[in-house]
Amino acid sequence: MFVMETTFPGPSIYKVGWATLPRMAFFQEAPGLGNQFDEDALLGEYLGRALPAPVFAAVRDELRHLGELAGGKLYRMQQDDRLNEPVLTQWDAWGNRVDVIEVSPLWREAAVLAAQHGLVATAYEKQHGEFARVVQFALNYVVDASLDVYSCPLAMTDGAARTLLDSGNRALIEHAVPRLTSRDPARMWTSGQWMTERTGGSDVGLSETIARKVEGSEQFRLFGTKWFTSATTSPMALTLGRPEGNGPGGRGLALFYLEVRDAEGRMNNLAINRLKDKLGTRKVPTAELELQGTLATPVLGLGDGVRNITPMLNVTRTWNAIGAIAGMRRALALSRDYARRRVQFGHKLSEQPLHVDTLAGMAAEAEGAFVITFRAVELIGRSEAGVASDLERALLRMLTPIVKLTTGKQAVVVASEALEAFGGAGYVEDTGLPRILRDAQVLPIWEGTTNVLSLDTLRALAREGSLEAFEREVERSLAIAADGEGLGACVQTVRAAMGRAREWLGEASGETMTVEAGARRFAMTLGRSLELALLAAHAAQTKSVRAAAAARRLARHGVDLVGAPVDRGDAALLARG
Ligand code: MFK
Repeated sequence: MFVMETTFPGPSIYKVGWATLPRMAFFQEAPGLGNQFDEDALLGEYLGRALPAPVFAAVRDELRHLGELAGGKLYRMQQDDRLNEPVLTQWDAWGNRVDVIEVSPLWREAAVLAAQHGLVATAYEKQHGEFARVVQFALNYVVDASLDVYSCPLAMTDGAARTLLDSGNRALIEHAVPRLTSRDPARMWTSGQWMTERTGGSDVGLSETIARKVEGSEQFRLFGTKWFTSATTSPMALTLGRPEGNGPGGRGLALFYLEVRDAEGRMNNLAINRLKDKLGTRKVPTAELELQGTLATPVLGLGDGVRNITPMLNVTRTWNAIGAIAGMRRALALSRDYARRRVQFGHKLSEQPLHVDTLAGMAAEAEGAFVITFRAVELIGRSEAGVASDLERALLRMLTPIVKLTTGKQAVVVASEALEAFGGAGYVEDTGLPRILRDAQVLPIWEGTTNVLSLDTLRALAREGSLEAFEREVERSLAIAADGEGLGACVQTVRAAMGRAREWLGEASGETMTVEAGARRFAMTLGRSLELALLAAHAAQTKSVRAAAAARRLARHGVDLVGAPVDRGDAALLARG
């Protein structure tokens, strides 16, 4: 290497090969990640109290192994893989239509890892009984943020397995479920969930896909366009189509099972028109599909398709919440690490009160989101193991949309704040940081927007016992929290917010416009109240100083978003001119 002194003015400069470096030039150290299991104090505390000791002992090594991968090899791959995106090849060299999608190297690695670590299978194996879901989602939570949203096909796979099992369709269960829940990478299938059409992503009942019966067969041929199909590389999908002669709406749709290719690898009479050019989830091959007589098998009767696919929606909505808390945890881990390395105005950021206050706010949000998400996960596990009470099942129905909508919004706020905590570096692509915000932004959108889920919360609430189940859950947590030290303000804050929510419901009931317009504020109030109640209870049970500080912080900033009654003048805000 040749080194020579130059005669440039200013600071003395050395030339080293190609690089021209001012002496004493400053280069900021990049943020780093450690073992994503060992470094997660809340996760350790939670599993310590939620799992029986032998179950936790049985899975600890696997969690630690995944934590090591998530903070090490997979994170490095993710950074190196930043510019790789799925590629659709529609034609081969000889003009044959092939529609092959090539995914990124990290996605190929994720497919193997997901099978080997049972990221779906764990939920369906009998080993951990009612705790199977807590174990499964803990494994996913630890590794999720390093897999470039491979959680998307895994969520749909899990949802498809659940939906098929609930359907009681023996032939399809025997044919597909062992694949969906396999631990063998060569055997495991992922599944698509093809619902959205041009007519609507929310109002699925408008779907235009026609299902035409094949003479002399149980099968149907589907004709239509699916406008937003995530992870189109999956070998199978569950979808909706309207059997000819059926009426409109969700009741006239039927739920179908289909395989994307035949035994020779030819497409099942469907074409991939293009991949979507999305803000985030850039590694997820989301496509527009043309069904041109796709052979499909009814899963459960020839109507009520929307109702029959809801088990899938409820599973994927839970995965969404896991994605949200994993994303928040990653945003926080990087911001915290950076704050210990970055010096401004003579001090590390981690020693500056306003920066500490900002990061503490992010941490409190993440902790609240974590405890409410895993509470829903516990209930799914109990429900699937057949040990949930009627009250717990009613609670789960209402909790699922609330958890999805509350955590989805929190994830965006925390990711945005994390980018800001890096200053300009957070806005620069090759730090890998902007991706965190882009990937968070999908969480309040797919699997039901915040508003659709707020209305779903009202629908669940209308079912007898649902609100009562929710209130009992809050009170159960507050009773535990009341025994904790310094948590009195948390208990009072939750009681006040829940009282206000009840009051609002009483005032608004009977006025459809008022109820609907306030539905989001109402649902968020319930979500944030339960987060605080559960976090305070967790702090009391575990005597965690950190969790208590997070709970007190949530209490200080308030959880009541119900606000004032709707002002009929609001419509004027949308008027032209
Ligand atoms: C990090 C990884 C995350 C996962 C990634 C997955 C990527 C996949 C991307 C996608 O596929 S995004 C597409 C997801 N689409 C949606 O989530 C649809 C959003 N819209 C709704 O959820 C609407 O509320 C709904 C379509 C369900 C409304 O349709 P309808 O036709 O007006 O149905 P209706 O009448 O409200 O409900 C029909 C029945 O289903 C009713 O029961 P009954 O027939 O007994 O009366 C409802 O009670 C029931 N139902 C509806 N939602 C339910 C439910 N039951 C249980 N749980 C629910 N959530």
